[in-house]
Amino acid sequence: MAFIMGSGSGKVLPEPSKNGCFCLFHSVVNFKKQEADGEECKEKRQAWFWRRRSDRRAFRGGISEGVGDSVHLEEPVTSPNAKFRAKFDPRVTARYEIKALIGRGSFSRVVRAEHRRTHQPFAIKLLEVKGQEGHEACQTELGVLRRVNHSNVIRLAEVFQTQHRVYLVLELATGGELLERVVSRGTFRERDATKALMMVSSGLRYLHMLGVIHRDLKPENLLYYHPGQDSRLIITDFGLAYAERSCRVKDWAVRTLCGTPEYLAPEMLARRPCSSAVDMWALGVITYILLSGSLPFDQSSRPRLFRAILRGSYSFHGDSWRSVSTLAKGFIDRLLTLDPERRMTAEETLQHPWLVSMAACSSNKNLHRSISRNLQRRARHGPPPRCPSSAPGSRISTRSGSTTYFKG
Ligand code: PIT
Repeated sequence: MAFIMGSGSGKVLPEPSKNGCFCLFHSVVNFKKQEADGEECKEKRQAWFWRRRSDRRAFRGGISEGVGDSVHLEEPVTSPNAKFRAKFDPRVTARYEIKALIGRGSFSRVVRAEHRRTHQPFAIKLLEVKGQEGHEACQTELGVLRRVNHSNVIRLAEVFQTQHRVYLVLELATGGELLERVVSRGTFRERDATKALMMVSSGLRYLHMLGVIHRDLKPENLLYYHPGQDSRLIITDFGLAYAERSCRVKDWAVRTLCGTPEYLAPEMLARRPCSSAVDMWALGVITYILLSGSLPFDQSSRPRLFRAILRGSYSFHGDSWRSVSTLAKGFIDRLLTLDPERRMTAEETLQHPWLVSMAACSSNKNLHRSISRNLQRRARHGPPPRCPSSAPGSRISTRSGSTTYFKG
């Protein structure tokens, strides 16, 4: 999220729904065009995890190296600091010292800031609000953030609004993204995965109880609060979130397609009514990545990718899965279930034997080497070519049928 925030390149943005509920700023994806753009699409997807990691590292310079008393933004991009600083309303800078840019997107920037009186660190997200759509999207995001209060969900401290800008003062997470931590550790075992997933599930259970659907859950949107081992994991980026208060939960997805393609639930692609189950599907994708370093649906063009998702065609083939327990694979199967009614809820994940038994029953093998190798390989070469092991016959082809056509 913090690298390519808002309408990042890989993101599918939503269409306005009939009842006027928007969840992001603009841009409607034309799927017919995307079929033709398959190759370009592949190229864009290639850098995936590693490109974003290194981008973020650049932005993080300010955090890790410290900035002393400087009020200058340490912004390692070409835009002049003065121009960027000018975007901050004097009311904001009167209260907060802007320290460093830590993330940026088309319509937003996140900076590290310090409260001038208390010296408490915060993250400030600056949102450029353009037009009616932007305004409505921003209000949805704000509405969600104002309602939430949970240790695994980013907390909002205060908000400043001007006609064209909104400044969200948020708790500062400095522990890095979920996958960054997996890679930087020397070891990674199933129990480490379950620990992270418990926290995400707990945050999701809370959000879903409130009638909030995140709709863009992915590893980049999961940040550790601090660099220590015992840090909590926080769900961030509610730019695409859907709140029950503004529209009926079962109502919204027929025309609305938003999120990051690899994490999109089949019912979204099929333009079926959607619910909080779309987040649970994304959690299944995240779990798969956490345990293998690869994506369950990794086709090289968007149409192929979407067809695979709609069929639920993923497998546990390959070396990295040999060391993974049956319980863990069962957990993924219960999330990557085509029928959203049969998919595990957040509450159910917290009761799943794999999460519950954690250290006791989970495989104790160190998965770190194969996960890192897969992540690095993917960063270098992009998604793998279609190989015999992923041919239809040997795939784990799943469950109830789903519509397999795309509506333009
Ligand atoms: C941090 C550190 C960081 C990014 C963020 C917070 C961003 C948080 C965020 C972004 C959103 C949103 C809510 C929270 O709706 O690197 O402490 O778009």
